[in-house]
Amino acid sequence: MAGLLGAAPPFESSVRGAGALIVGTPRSSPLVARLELSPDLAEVGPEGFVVRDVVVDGHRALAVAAPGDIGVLYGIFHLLRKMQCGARPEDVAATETPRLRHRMLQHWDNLDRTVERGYAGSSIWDWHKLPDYVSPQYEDYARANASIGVNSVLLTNVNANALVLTEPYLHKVAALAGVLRPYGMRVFLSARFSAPIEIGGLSTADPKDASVVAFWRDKADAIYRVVPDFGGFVVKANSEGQPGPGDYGRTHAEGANLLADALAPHGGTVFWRAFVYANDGREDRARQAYNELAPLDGEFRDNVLLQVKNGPIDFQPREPFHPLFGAMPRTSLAAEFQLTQEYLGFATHLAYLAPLLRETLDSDTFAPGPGSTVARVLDGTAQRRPAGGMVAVANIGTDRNWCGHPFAQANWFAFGRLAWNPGLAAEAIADDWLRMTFTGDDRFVGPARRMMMESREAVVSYMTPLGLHHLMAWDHHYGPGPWVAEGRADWTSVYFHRADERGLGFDRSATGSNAVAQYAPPLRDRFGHEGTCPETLLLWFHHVAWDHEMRSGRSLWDELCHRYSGGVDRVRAMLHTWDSLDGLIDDARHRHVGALLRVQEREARWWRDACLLYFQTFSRRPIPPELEAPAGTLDDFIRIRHHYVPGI
Ligand code: BDP
Repeated sequence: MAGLLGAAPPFESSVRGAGALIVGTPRSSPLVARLELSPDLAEVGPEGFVVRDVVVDGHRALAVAAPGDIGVLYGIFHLLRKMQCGARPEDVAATETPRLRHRMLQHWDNLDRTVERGYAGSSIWDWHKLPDYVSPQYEDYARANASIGVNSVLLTNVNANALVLTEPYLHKVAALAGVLRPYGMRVFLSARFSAPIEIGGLSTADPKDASVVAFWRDKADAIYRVVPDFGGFVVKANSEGQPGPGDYGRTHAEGANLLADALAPHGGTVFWRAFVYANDGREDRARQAYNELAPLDGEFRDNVLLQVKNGPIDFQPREPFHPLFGAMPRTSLAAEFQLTQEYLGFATHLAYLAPLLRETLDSDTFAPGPGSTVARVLDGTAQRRPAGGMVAVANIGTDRNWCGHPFAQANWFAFGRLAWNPGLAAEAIADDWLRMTFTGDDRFVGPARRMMMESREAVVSYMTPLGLHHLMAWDHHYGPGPWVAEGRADWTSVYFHRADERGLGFDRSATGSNAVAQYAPPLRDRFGHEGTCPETLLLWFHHVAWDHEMRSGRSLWDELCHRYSGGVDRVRAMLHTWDSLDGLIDDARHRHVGALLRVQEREARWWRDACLLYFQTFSRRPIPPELEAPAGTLDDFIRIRHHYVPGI
């Protein structure tokens, strides 16, 4: 992706010595049909490819061969990436098969072109002009996704509008599908569960009602008439006010199966979101999705994937992995990540998210046994199931650089690469991206890569260190709001941090909400005790006394102060690194990133000062004198108001 927009070393220099390039499938190229490749093309699967040095009639050549056209395209993008990253011709050989079947970007884009939690301009889908005007940007988008292996897209917001399922919109969808198809991408739509009422003229959306069943069957037939390779539906049901099967006393499985049955004859898939909570306001929000969905394991149709957010709350800078990953052995799962940085500084803060994705993917669920990492649950090897998927809430909009922050595109890139191969190292992905996007000059790449690798941890430190979570300002989530106490309880900050005179943190151990019981035994024990819980998650699982001694030897309060301050220091170090790279890349992007890092440094201080002053009202302890003192009073911070914050 980035490589297509960046500068490539001359093609000839990279393949020199290889002689010629042979590209194709056995059907499209007689030369490819004659090649004896190992492994055999049939073994790489419908999306896989092989890149090999070959000898044909005594001539050396480089072959990019695949069983299908899309594999050839992926193979070519592999080659281009290798060349752009300066690989030697002998290092481009590869045998690749995507480990996950579904690799989807999900746009929270509304039909009026606003984007929920979008920080990069408006929606790129120009519904008003579609289907007659098909912007060339759609093809750029498709090509960018194909270059990183993304093979499907949800076009519309999970907070769905049933209108997209009406005939006029389906023709618009068909036009988009037509552009994406040659790039191996299938389109999905969000299905509003109450669509039978809103656009079908029915009085109910009950999944057991025959007229509702007929509505969805007819709707699926109508969609496939105009989009023959339609991917299927993504559904947010009975969550945050959305309609769902629960409105009729039916389970999530009954709701999902209703849609799955309508799609099945056409080969479509349902992504049913596990982001459900508030079935019981008294229950810890972190426990609710598991409570409701784990008992339904085995009840979902084969063409349903349960789409589970990486953590049990909501895309926080750091969360433990979602316990459902270890609890659904008879259900196909897709992990949902958020690239748009709703909780990580919008498109203003530099936060490279591959380390966050890695952290989830590498988490061992211990179900059924040790080594059952989330990555292995998703690719099906842990449970011996068909491969599942990875989806990500897109960070894409009409901004000239697509994603708002010049470095935010790295997250789109990293998502695609990790969804293709959940074993890739975050650092290697960053390296590729920097070389393809800016320059291959090691004087730039090394320091910039280290800066990227530090960046997410910096955000964790200045926003929510030690397992704190959901301290963001009300509703728009821009900036700190640890004092937020009004409104629905499980949307407030005080619900999550539970600060009092004794200490800080949410007790989810056996003495508290017992959310730890949703993890397999070794983890349940590890998370369940203050002494063994990783400090990075301490306040997620425990209410800890202010004078509790941390591993550093400091008290919890002093450690908290050090973590917040350390976060600011890390951003300053990033800024310093970036300034030192002046002259190694183009001025425009260097200035752009520099300006945003200055905002990030200011906002990191804002976070640190506001949170420490607020928590100090409970700890009643001084901020250690060796640390920078807050600039202002708590009231100054509480009084800050922002208008027209993007994304809502
Ligand atoms: C939350 C967002 C909200 C989304 C919701 C979801 O604040 O806008 O609708 O997630 O994932 O993070 O459905």
